[in-house]
Amino acid sequence: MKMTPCFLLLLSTCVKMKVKEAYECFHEDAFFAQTIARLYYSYDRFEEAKLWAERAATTKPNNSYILNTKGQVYRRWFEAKLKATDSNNIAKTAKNMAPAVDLALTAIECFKHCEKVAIADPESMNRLGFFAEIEVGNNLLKLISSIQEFANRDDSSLVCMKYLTTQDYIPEEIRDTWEPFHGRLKNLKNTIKESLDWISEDLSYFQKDVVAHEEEISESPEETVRNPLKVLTNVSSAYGKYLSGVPDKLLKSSKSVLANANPSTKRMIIYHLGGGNLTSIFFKLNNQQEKDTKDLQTILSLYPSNPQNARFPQNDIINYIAANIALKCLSPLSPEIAPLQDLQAVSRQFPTDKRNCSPSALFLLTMLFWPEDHETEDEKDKKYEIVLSAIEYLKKDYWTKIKDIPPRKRRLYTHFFLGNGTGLDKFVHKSKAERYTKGLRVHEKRMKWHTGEAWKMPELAQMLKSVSGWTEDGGVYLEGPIKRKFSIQPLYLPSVPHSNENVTFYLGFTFKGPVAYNITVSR
Ligand SMILES: *[C@@H]1O[C@H](CO)[C@@H](O)[C@H](O)[C@H]1NC(C)=O
Ligand SMILES: *[C@@H]1O[C@H](CO)[C@@H](O)[C@H](O)[C@H]1NC(C)=O
Ligand SMILES: *[C@@H]1O[C@H](CO)[C@@H](O)[C@H](O)[C@H]1NC(C)=O
Ligand SMILES: *[C@@H]1O[C@H](CO)[C@@H](O)[C@H](O)[C@H]1NC(C)=O
Ligand SMILES: CC(=O)N[C@H]1CO[C@H](CO)[C@@H](O)[C@@H]1O
Ligand SMILES: CC(=O)N[C@H]1CO[C@H](CO)[C@@H](O)[C@@H]1O
Repeated sequence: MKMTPCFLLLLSTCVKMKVKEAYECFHEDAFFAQTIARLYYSYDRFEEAKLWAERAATTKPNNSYILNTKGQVYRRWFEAKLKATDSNNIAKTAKNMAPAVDLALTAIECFKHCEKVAIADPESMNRLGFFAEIEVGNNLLKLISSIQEFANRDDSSLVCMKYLTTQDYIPEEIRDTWEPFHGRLKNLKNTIKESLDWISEDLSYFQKDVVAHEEEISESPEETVRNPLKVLTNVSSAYGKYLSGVPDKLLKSSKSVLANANPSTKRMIIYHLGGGNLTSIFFKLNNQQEKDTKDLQTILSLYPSNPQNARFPQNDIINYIAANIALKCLSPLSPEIAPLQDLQAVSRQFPTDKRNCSPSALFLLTMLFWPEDHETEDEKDKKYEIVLSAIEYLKKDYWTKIKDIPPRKRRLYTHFFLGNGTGLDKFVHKSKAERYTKGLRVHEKRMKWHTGEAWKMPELAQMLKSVSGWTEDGGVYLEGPIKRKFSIQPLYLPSVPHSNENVTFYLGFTFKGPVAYNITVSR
């Protein structure tokens, strides 16, 4: 039950009773208790809020939205403590801040529980716990790095990082005061990373398209994540900063200083620069700011000059390839960019058994090995084999991710279109295609994309590559591979002709394999 006007009316009829009696009048309804909890925390009455949130959670232990509310109580309590510290000029000592740390850790535990329940629910995907957790985690990291015991030292970043990332190291100054927290704080890095990874992966599959993005969603603020990509990139950048152990001013310094860092520090610097995951790297293409180009160049400079010959963990390779593709879109002439052939060579380090490849790796394979017109039939067929086998496993991962949720509720996100170019130039980021409809009002824009009107724009036709195929019993197939049929999912089912026809269409790259846009019967 949401806080609908009708519900508020009911609630107002109950105000003359005591809240407890009203609760009984609602047959101890969990959603009623949840609403009361929210009401209390919005007035900073956290003790009462906690009581009601717990009441709700006990009645409905398998409802992730109610579990999120419970986490929100502690989160807001934590934030209120921080605010009070600032406004009352309380010294940020380990001792003074211990209650805040305790609240943040409790909030994180609640959100973790909420996440578990949300994942187990086959019919919906509530992401609130993940976002709330990384934000609390981020604020907690910020708090830890700012307590006087750390901040007053010259080597504060290093000490703080060492405390959070090593098994045994505990600075003497906080050993006793934070006794109850050491174990959980040392786990914070992994806890946050798990959620950052989960969110990036989720956003690499599903994002609202630009059109839906601009419409305000009329749910209560607790139930929406405004601009999820922004939150993700913001938090993952801060995460890299706090855990790199490199002081702020050095992080901003020259590439050569950073290039000498050890691999795990480099990884954190890459997080800080907006790398770390494919989603955040491609997010830079929406912004198109000078800083994004610079960050990508720095990220690439942190890799050895011959990555084909070095051995990397899978995620480092993903980052490297994604950063190359992104930089090619932003600044095609950057000297840091490796040619497509080199990226193909690097990708051979992905596990040969595709079951061990992450979805991001499989996705990149579908792009890197997309055949080109000038290649021989034999070369093309070899590439189609790689692409088709990657798609087979991508689809399996997709079905796990979507669970039993109707696809219309979780929109598959197209990262790139196949463009009219060769090498890395053939990838056109979605934001570039969408820029041509930028001037239009929201509903005009939606009309244009949905009716296919957008595809008639000469700029798009010039930029994208139209490929040939045919339709057969409602399925769409790509003309190309000799030995196998290459089925392509049409993005809008109604666009598929009912009869069997030869068609042309545009290709989009998604985490479910390529999709067909603007299917047009060829005459
Ligand atoms: C909650 O879910 C667990 C397993 O997921 C189940 O065993 C339990 O009965 C459920 N509890 C309620 C109150 O629905
Ligand atoms: C980004 O994070 C900082 C703290 O690291 C916070 O102050 C700021 O409000 C955040 N911005 C957004 C858009 O989330
Ligand atoms: C693709 O680009 C080339 C050169 O930029 C141009 O000559 C050609 O007409 C384009 N193809 C389409 C279908 O627009
Ligand atoms: C599709 O094109 C092929 C030649 O490439 C032709 O043999 C076939 O008749 C065409 N089918 C239709 C339905 O137009
Ligand atoms: C989308 C994406 O790249 N997700 C990856 C982020 O990184 C973690 C591990 O660091 C991977 O497990 C995710 O697949
Ligand atoms: C650019 C382009 O080929 N656009 C086509 C998209 O599909 C409509 C009909 O479905 C065609 O009229 C456009 O020419």
